[in-house]
Amino acid sequence: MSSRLPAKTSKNRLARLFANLKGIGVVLIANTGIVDPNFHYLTGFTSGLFESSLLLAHKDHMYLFTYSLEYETGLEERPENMSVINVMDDVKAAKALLSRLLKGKKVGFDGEFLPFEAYRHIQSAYRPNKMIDISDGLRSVRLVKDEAELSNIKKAVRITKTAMREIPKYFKEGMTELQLMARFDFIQLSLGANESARYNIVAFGKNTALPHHFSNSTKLKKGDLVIIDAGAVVNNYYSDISRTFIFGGAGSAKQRDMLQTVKEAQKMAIGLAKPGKEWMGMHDMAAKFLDTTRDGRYKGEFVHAIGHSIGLEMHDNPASYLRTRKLEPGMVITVEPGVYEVGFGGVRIEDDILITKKGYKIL
Ligand SMILES: [Mn+2]
Repeated sequence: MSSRLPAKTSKNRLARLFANLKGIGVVLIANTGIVDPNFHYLTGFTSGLFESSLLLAHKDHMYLFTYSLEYETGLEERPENMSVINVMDDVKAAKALLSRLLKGKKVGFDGEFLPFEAYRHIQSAYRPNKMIDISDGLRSVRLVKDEAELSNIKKAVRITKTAMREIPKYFKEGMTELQLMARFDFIQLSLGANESARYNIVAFGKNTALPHHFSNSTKLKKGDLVIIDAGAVVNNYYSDISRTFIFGGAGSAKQRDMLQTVKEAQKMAIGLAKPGKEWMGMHDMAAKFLDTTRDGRYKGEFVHAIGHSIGLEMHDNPASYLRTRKLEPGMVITVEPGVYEVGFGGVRIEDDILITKKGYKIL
């Protein structure tokens, strides 16, 4: 099923992007073997790989240079303000048009993505006046979501949360982390996810102490902590949810206290969310809480950031970028405190929240 980005949405995205880019007339997004998330942002495409395709965006019009392989999909899904060019129809004409659009111009490009070789090729073949890295501006625009984006994120979150509720039914002594992950993926796809997120994590027992554990053939034992940290992808948009379970009984007093402590930290951190609040303040308060609660029993065990924003990437805006930011309505961020004891296990609880005009909404 194909869908086309509404003309108004497409116009708004371009207008917000160019408002950040003083003096830049054209933005170039060049896909390589993988697709730049900003290509999806500006095109709204929900199908097709569009490897090696090139998007040139002006404030009021876009040109997509693609190939026979994706040409039909491009035509079908293009927003109203986009011309789609099949380079293979007339290579010379396509190059001439590219040259006309780039030569002597100030060109914004995504410095986080464009490979150096491609950068050099564009410079020598099309002679822009100047190439300016606008990756920061692109991230900044994508930080605040529009209605179309929120609708996709909400669907993805709903799928992952439903899967989290269903998954304990499938816990079985002796099963491997990878088997449980396969079950989780199956549930998410059955519920309509286009994909399960790359880097989903299923961890058993001691492995739960490693926040970025890669699932393997570790077997599930009675009394194990189980962390599932997973997302779904809907029309290129991600959810990111973590739950910690205890398998086969109520668990030890220590396990239960870890769970309770992280729950309290998450509730406290989420409660701070509102427009104008510094993101770093949320992180610092959660870290302070986890360091000092229970007479400091968990001091130093919260080893990562309180969260990140989600969207077209699982880490749409990583913590390093959010550090200096204040929360704004329309941002979607994860809140994911955790404590980790190497050799014992860990607990992480993660939810996705939307910053609203008055505060927040847990998705
Ligand atoms: Mn996360």
